[in-house]
Amino acid sequence: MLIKSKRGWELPESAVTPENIFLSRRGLMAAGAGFAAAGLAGRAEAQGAADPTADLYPVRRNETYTVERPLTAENVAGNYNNFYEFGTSKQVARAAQALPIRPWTVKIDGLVEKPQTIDIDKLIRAMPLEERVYRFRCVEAWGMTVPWTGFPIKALMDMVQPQGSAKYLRMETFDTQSWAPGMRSPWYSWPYVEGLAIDEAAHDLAILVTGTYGKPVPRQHGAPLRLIVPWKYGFKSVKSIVRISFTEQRPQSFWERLQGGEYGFWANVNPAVAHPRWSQATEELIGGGGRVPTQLFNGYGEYVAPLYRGRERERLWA
Ligand SMILES: Nc1nc2c(c(=O)[nH]1)N[C@H]1C(S)=C(S)[C@@H](COP(=O)(O)O)O[C@H]1N2
Ligand SMILES: [Mo]
Repeated sequence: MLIKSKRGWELPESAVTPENIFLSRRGLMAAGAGFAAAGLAGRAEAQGAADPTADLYPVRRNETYTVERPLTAENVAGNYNNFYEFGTSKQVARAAQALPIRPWTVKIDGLVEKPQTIDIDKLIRAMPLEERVYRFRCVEAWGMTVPWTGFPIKALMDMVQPQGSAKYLRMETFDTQSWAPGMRSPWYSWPYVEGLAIDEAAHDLAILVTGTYGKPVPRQHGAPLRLIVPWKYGFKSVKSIVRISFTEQRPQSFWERLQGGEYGFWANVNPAVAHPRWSQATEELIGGGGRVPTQLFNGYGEYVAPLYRGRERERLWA
């Protein structure tokens, strides 16, 4: 994620150039992504952490949403992450192993008939899990293709029964913690918050993710529960969710609050609408997949365009 004013925390502009991404990716591969992956696995075992939901995976793939390009390799996707709670670089996978993912509860509150604080394992076992292979597009102009396991947010909405006055969902990551070194930075306003309009959340494509690559989701991808809304820029897809509130007012998201001129609420992918500092016309597929044209709504327009009828006057695209 990149922000405008030149401050200590800003990533260099070059971070969004394809050469830079490609070179750093190649560098990482050459320097031993295999070693990094082995290290991560060893560390998780050292924590004695057999995931209590491991028996549920792999899960049946829903073939409704097919993708024309190959999957991104698991160790590429899992070693190139945005998770600012653990630092501003893409190499946060190691640091993220400090995230304690059990016990974990999700508080669901606000304008619902059945507010509750639910244990993550109880929630995961109650929800209809399926695998979805989606395109994923970061606002920084890189993309990947990942098999996510999760469930439609709609299933959770059916459980808690939103009231008629609920217009938005506000989703929040854990608040400041000693084991999350990125949260010591005074520049950001923690916790990370994102939001959706309630009809967006109820769309079948919008899922809460519990797994990737046929296994429980690893910490660097947002364990134990993260959002994936594939037609929007990646920053909408908040990780490691601890609270989901149904609200009447539109929530202000993390990046919107920090740099609202560059990152808005709707943030739908559109190749024709440039970011203030770079084009969104194409994206670099991480892992050496080359540079490809970006698609309107990241290729999901046939499903989601109707959500925005009547909202044309809003800033829908970034
Ligand atoms: N809590 C939290 N969620 C987050 C972020 C973050 O820094 N913190 N980064 C976002 C951004 S900018 C992107 S591109 C995706 C990256 O997801 P991935 O690392 O699993 O690929 O997570 C999003 N969710
Ligand atoms: Mo992003």
